[in-house]
Amino acid sequence: MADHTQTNLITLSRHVLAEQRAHKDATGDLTLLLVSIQLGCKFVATCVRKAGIVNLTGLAGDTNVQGEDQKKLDVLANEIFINSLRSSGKVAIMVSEEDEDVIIVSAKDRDPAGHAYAVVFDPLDGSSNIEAGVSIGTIFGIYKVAPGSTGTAKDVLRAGRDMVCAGYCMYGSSTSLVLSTGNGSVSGYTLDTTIGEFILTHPNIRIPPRGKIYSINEGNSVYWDAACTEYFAALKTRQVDGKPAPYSARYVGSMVADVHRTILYGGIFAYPADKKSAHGKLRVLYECFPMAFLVENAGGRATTGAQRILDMVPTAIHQRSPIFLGSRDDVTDLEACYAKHANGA
Ligand code: P6P
Repeated sequence: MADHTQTNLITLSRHVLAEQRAHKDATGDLTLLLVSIQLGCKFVATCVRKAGIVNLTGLAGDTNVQGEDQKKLDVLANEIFINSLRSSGKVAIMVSEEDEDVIIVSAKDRDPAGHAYAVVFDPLDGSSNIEAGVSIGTIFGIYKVAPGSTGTAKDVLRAGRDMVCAGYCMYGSSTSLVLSTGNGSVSGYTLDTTIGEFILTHPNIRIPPRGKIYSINEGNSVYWDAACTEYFAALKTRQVDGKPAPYSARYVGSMVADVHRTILYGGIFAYPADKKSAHGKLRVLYECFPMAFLVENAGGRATTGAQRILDMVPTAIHQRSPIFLGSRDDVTDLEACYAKHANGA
């Protein structure tokens, strides 16, 4: 039969189920969990769209565990995802950027059969950009917890390479969800609001091996270490055939937007450790690990400068890390620069 794309839509759930069927031990539990994550993303997308109209922006009065002013949308998004994940019956434990402690799901809210998962997430990353209408997003990572686990911090204080799934949903001109379940496969889905489904629009995303864009907050350059300073100066002064050929600078200040562009167009995104932020700013569990998981599965690399991001084992759920991620060749050059400086060159 002819493939009538308009009448044979590949939804996210259908696509993930097909991918999972390729794994012998797949039970459909992850697909079910992703249904609840999709619901959260759709709900938050409507809240973000309405924010300006119903005055959901502006300060909610409280501050979150990071000491940042908590905006109304942050509060809403956090509650939406916690409720949606809990209702899936597939979650044993959660970590949210907005909650100081781990969130344990009680046995009554867990499906006794099948797999259980640990979900780490930033419900609304980049929220300081809400009023400016800049793209913001939800970032999440998923671990499978050991059978019988009642859900404890040890289910999430694990290497990023143990994740079984990671993704982000970007609330921009359209609502885009980018997801990987590993195996070198990354797919992009766009929300069709007329039917309320994420539709496969970017199958098998591959990051270019080298790009022409660098993405870093240059306002912090006075605090950078020597390796970072040298590497980014070289991108600005590079020449090809004796003619200037600098990289372009692009920096949104919203990780989801900056990483999304880097995955699609190539280049390097960075939030380094520096004299102002000794461990960097971005959080290991729910920002660095998921983005590193996606970038690596799209053919790129993600490093602290000294080690592969996904090999890190966090000791605290809100731990920060420096991060450089993007095109394979660009990040390899960055790693070489840090190695040279580490050897006292
Ligand atoms: P800076 C947004 O607040 C965020 O957490 C990330 O989304 C973004 O990459 C980073 O902080 C921007 O930080 O210091 O450059 O404003």
